[in-house]
Amino acid sequence: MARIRITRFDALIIVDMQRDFMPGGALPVPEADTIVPIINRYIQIFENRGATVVATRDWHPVNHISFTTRGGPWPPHCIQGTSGAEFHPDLALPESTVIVSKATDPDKEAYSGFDGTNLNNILRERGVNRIFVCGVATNYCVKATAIDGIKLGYTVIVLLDAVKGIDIPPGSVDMALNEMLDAGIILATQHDIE
Ligand code: VGL
Ligand code: ZN
Repeated sequence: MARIRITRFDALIIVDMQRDFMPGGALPVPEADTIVPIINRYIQIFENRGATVVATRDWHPVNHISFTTRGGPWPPHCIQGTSGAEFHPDLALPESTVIVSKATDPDKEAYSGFDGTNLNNILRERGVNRIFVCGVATNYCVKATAIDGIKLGYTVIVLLDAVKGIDIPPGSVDMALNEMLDAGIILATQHDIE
């Protein structure tokens, strides 16, 4: 495959690299901390090329519908303003990073960075037509963001070396990757990017 050259019409979307999703956090994604240095390298490339860098964050109210306390599937996590909701301390987010808070409505589950946010408007305003998605979890918020991106008309590349998933039951991460491929998403790694 020809290498992909990053331009100012591209955006790097870093999904939910927050403490609660790291090993030891409230809803840990195995090995999620190991992709921090890889994401930092992508940030440098995108910054150097004048591309947009977006960091989404799961930003729940204490009584969010997805919590077990309300009959949902997840232990309470990423509660607004808590340390668990902070970005991983080693994530080298530039000053210019666009922070997108999602899943803030107590009564609505939202996995995609586009769902209930102004992310689409921000990208359109900048003329962005291609997005590169990394972060966690591959089979939840990464997948939902990538598939929404396709539906909204973006070219979507998922950065395989910079995502981690929750593989329960085993095979769910591979299944999610196949769903993304079927939706028209491109899978790439650092070798494909220039
Ligand atoms: C996520 C489960 C619950 C994610 C967020 O970021 O993938 N997963 N909330
Ligand atoms: Zn959540």
